[in-house]
Amino acid sequence: MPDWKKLIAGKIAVAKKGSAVPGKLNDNARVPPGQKQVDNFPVLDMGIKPEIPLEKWQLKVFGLVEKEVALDWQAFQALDHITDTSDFHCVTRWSQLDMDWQGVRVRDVLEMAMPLANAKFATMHGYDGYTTNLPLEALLDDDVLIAHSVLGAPLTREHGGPVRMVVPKRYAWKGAKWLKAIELHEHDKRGFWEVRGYHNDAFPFEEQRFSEDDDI
Ligand SMILES: Nc1nc2c(c(=O)[nH]1)N[C@H]1C(S)=C(S)[C@@H](COP(=O)(O)O)O[C@H]1N2
Ligand SMILES: [Mo]
Repeated sequence: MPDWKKLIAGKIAVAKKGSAVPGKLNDNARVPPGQKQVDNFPVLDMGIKPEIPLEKWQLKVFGLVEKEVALDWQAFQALDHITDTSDFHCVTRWSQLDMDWQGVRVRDVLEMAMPLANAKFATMHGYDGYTTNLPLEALLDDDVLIAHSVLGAPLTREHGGPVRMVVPKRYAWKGAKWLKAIELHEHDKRGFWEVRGYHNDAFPFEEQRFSEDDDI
């Protein structure tokens, strides 16, 4: 078992002061303030990396929907797949540019579930028990994907395979690895990091790292 308290405190310390990545801060306009550019795609999670055999894998959309959706691997493969290239910004102060994610638009999967009129917020659930939250509207953008591949290869288990979410406009903790379900609610409900002091909105170019900077 990972030492959760230590891991959590360590990640928050790095995000506050910045020491995870050696080197100089980058002046590329695509790299948000306080971030350093990397190209080695670091791995970040709480140390639990669930292994989900494809024949057991399932992705659900539930909560405030007209029609609950449960996709197995075959049904997921049959959906429209696209490639979207975007930049990846981790709150622990590294950014990797030009990540060519392949997968299905979250919007397309949500559409199958037909969200009810009062569905305004979403919780993403990972197979490791991780959660993160976003307004439903944020999931409708073209670049928000349920990705199965990146950098020309299927997602490794450590990066969230079989599939993970990618929400390029937010810090990377908003993208759940080992994605298991998307739950729709009427009211916002903070996820794993959001209840531990991370910002609810998480826009990298505004450096929305911590909830002490929340607008509420
Ligand atoms: N299921 C799950 N998703 C997760 C996490 C996690 O611990 N569990 N960590 C988040 C955090 S804090 C970051 S920075 C990114 C890191 O993704 P990477 O390991 O592919 O770089 O995944 C996010 N998604
Ligand atoms: Mo993170």
